[in-house]
Amino acid sequence: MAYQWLEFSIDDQVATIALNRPETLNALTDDVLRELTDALKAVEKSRDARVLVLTGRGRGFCSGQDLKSFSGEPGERDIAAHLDHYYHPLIRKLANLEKPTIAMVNGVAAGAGMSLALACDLRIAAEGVRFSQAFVRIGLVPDSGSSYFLPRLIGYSRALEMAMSGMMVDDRTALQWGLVNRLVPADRLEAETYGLAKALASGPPLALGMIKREMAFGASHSLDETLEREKDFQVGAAATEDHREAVKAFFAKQPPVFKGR
Ligand code: T3D
Repeated sequence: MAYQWLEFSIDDQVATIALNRPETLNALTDDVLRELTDALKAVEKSRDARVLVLTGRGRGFCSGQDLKSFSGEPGERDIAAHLDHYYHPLIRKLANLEKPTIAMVNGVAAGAGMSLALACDLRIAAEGVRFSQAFVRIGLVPDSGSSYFLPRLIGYSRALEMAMSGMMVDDRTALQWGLVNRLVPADRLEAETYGLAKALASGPPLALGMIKREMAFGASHSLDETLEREKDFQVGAAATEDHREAVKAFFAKQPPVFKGR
């Protein structure tokens, strides 16, 4: 599949989407958003892709909405329609993908670019990265899921400080706050990310999809509701061929080979 503003590939069961407008730190235009949503649909459908890595080319991960789109008169752009048409389907698709997703954060992530990283399941960052809820710096408010994901990830108080101040959070703070799962030297970023991606790709795909839904459910429901939902998922997981294969492999002292059935 050929894209103008992304690089898209699938190797060893790992799909990679790399935003590719390095001169703008991978700012998001309508064309980029359209291509990104399309690539996510391709990952969703592909039986070859078991894990997604999302990253940026050049020195940025993503600088958010392309600021050129705000150059007209205030009120000229229909932001509601823009969010409904571009960002919301994209963020839903990314967050609900039934495959593990890893943001390989190679550089600064700002505004909706930070939202993209937050909507991934895991974040592995290179030393030197920075994160900003940049919206407020241009008089806007968090969108594209930031106000949903951020407080869940780092806690309400820190999320509010980031959103209200637009402060730059540096790499060490991001690690300390749990904004990123791992912080690694820049020259180890790919090795660490793809090491994890391949390990996840060798896991049981159906169970991994269920784990994702289960955790998201548990984060916003009561214990009683969650116990019921866990039961449903466990019944589903226990009925898979992959489960039988893993138990057999355990007694055979062999690594299991999961087929996603
Ligand atoms: O439309 C809707 O639906 C609403 C949605 C809104 C979602 C949002 O994302 S709003 C927030 C938009 N993003 C920002 O406000 C961030 C703007 N960028 C920055 O604040 C800084 O560039 C960074 C903090 C990200 C990085 O700073 P730094 O010093 O490392 O780099 P720089 O020199 O500022 O940027 C490098 C180049 O990228 C520069 O171009 P130049 O001068 O070399 O030709 C800069 O203009 C360009 N660039 C960076 N961010 C954007 C951008 N160009 C267009 N749009 C950008 N967002």
